Amino acid sequence: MLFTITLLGVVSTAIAHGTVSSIVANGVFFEGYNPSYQYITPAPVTVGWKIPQDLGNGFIAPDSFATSDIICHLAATNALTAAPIEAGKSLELLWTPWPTTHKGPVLDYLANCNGPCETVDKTTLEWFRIDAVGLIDNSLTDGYWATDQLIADNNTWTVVIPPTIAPGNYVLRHEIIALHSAASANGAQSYPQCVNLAISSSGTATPAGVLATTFYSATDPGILFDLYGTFTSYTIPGPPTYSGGVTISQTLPPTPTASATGVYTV
Ligand SMILES: *[C@@H]1O[C@H](CO)[C@@H](O)[C@H](O)[C@H]1NC(C)=O
Ligand SMILES: [Cu+2]
Repeated sequence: MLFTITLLGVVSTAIAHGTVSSIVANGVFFEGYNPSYQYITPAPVTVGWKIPQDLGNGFIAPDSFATSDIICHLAATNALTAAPIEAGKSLELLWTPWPTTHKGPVLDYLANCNGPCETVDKTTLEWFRIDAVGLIDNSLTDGYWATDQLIADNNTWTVVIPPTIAPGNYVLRHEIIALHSAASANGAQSYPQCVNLAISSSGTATPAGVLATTFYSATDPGILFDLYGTFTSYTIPGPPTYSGGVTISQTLPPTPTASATGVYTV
């Protein structure tokens, strides 16, 4: 036990940027994945996809946007459990404290696993975007961005599951793109985080999706972007948002009403 605690201490000093530490699905709290879990035996089972190589809480750079690392972060492997949620309900993604300098858009995608997400081949997932927020107010120095809103709401982002989609096992791909270095080639920073959702629904929509490796290119206007220059607008990169997606105004979410049981299956 002492051994574990020591390692966790070492890992936390390496924290530089951020990860999703947990989610709250329709009021129920679920633990996310933490790279330090690789030092715990047996490893906790979480709804968050596993990214043990991401010990520095790092990012995916544009030169890796066409590789499988852009799907669910660095060498991600499947989460082995899922959070149940009904279409039309909301869930919150709780980040570790996000650095104020790391301004940029927040984007959310879903992909139907067409079977269990615990075993799906991530490279086959076809994603449709359900919301995306970029520059909210350009009157402030460097702008007020989705990330500023996220920080103001206790490092939390709320996502509504589109009410019309068909039931099924889905992966939610939640992402921040930080633009503080994006004026230089290969300077944008993508922080994708995936969680498994078991979505119940009376809907029937099966929106077409695209592979994550086709989302962005290094020279997209929203990827090669000078945050410290003069701008009046921002073009959010990536595929169009699904017409059935629900974009809400972000607020501080209520505290969870319950914690999931059985998540730490061993
Ligand atoms: C802020 O988020 C943390 C977890 O990231 C949570 O423990 C805390 O209760 C939240 N505070 C408020 C006011 O919601
Ligand atoms: Cu960073």
